[in-house]
Amino acid sequence: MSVDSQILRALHRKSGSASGADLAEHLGISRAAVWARIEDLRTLGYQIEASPHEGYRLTATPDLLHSDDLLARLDDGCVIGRDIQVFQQTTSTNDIVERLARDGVPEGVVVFAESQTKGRGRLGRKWVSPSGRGLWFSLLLRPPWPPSQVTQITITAAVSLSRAVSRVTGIYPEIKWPNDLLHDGKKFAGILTELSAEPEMVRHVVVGIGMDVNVDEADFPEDVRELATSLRAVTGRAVDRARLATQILRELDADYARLLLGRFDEISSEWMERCQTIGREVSITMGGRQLVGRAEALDVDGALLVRSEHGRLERVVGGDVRVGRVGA
Ligand code: BT5
Repeated sequence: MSVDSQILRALHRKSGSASGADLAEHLGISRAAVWARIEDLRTLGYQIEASPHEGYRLTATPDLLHSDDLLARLDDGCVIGRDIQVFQQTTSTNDIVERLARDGVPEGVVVFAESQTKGRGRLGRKWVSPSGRGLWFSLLLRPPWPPSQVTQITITAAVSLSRAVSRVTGIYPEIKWPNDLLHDGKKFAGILTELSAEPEMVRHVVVGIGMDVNVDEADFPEDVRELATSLRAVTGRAVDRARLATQILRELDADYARLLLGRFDEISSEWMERCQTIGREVSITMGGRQLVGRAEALDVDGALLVRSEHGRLERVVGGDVRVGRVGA
């Protein structure tokens, strides 16, 4: 962990303050070196007060994603978030993580971008990623599973995101199978799970997450505006992106650990509570085919079980879901 990260960790953890002498001793550097690092953090926008008696105190953080700060806020020993990289701009964070995966980087690395020039959704659709307004990030996982189980990851990510949003903002998002988070029917987050696998075994999974945090209506192009919203629009106040990002990573880490222990059933029950799709009439487009019926449950792999209008139970692993009666 870098020196800046350790300083920020000490400042975040001490609700009071941290003395220059304690920091210097803990880090094995001089007090002057601590002061120089504090000055650098100040130029990034961290407001750090210094008093001769009390030492340093963090009074405000800037609205930016800074890897040292994100790492400082997470616990040691986490898998998801063990390494965090932040780009000011990239094509798509999924591409960066895909490259890291091919280079053999271990699971848990997370890549954020303040903006993406080629953010994408499923089936090559475009994902709008206005600079500095959202959380646009991807993470690398290497679950020791057959590919059929990977839908569990998208389901799990939706639960983790939803829980983190509830904890940080107090709102209770609706999950729409498989990958959308909505508020009052408008989407503010989506998940793009991309898989590389042998027939029997997953090589790696890249989970891309886009969340509209402080996006203004005017930032959305017209065709997206009607369907989309942001946490700021919903709550009426700006949301601290770094705090939300770290809460999301904590929830993802805990839920991924549960998945690896075979406890998908717990996640699946929470998903059912938070989901607006189950028990409803749905119309699902899968490639050229349309399935109309009632969404009944998730199966053990996270696929959606739909009772078709002809009474057959169908297992759906992907597609676009419209909730509500057809023609309603
Ligand atoms: C998704 O696709 O919802 C998955 C989105 C994943 C985005 C993240 S950002 C970080 C990582 N890097 C990437 O390149 N991607 C991931 P889908 O269900 O196909 O929804 C796409 C549709 O959502 C578009 O066709 C638009 O209608 C709408 N949309 C686009 N941008 C949006 C936004 N910022 N907020 C809400 N809706 C949006």
